[in-house]
Amino acid sequence: MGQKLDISQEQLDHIKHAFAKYDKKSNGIIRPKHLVKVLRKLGLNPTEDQIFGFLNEILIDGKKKVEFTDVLHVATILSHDPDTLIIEVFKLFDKDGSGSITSEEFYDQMRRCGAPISEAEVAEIMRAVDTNGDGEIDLKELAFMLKEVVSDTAGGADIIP
Ligand SMILES: [Ca+2]
Ligand SMILES: [Ca+2]
Repeated sequence: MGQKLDISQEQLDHIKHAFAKYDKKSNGIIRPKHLVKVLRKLGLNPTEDQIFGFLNEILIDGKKKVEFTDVLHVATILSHDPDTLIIEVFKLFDKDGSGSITSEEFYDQMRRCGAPISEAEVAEIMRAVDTNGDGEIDLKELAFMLKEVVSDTAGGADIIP
């Protein structure tokens, strides 16, 4: 987060309006499952993988709600460069910046965002996803990994409260 937002006043008003529809108490937060609805209202068409990635990034340290600034951040990324997302998610997992994700890094990050996943399940996913067999996941392999996880949890239902 904290990147400079390249967004017009008109777009900002548009996002505020869409956000307000789901911000029932007008307290600047919405439920995670409403993130996709706000984005669709804005004419953005995020994939399930993207939504999973964004929520994974937003809902850290036990955070349960999506704030307006989170929506701004996500809308900005989606309306500019969709590839930015996968790189951001990758960086999130690759804690030591080695350019690949180990099973420890994967497990750590999944638990951090509250995903109900066991070490055995992680090992299983790693085996399935690590297509070049080097024991770690690189940027290309990550795209497959996100798909696996989302479908394993029935569209991310366990992750999106
Ligand atoms: Ca790493
Ligand atoms: Ca690999």
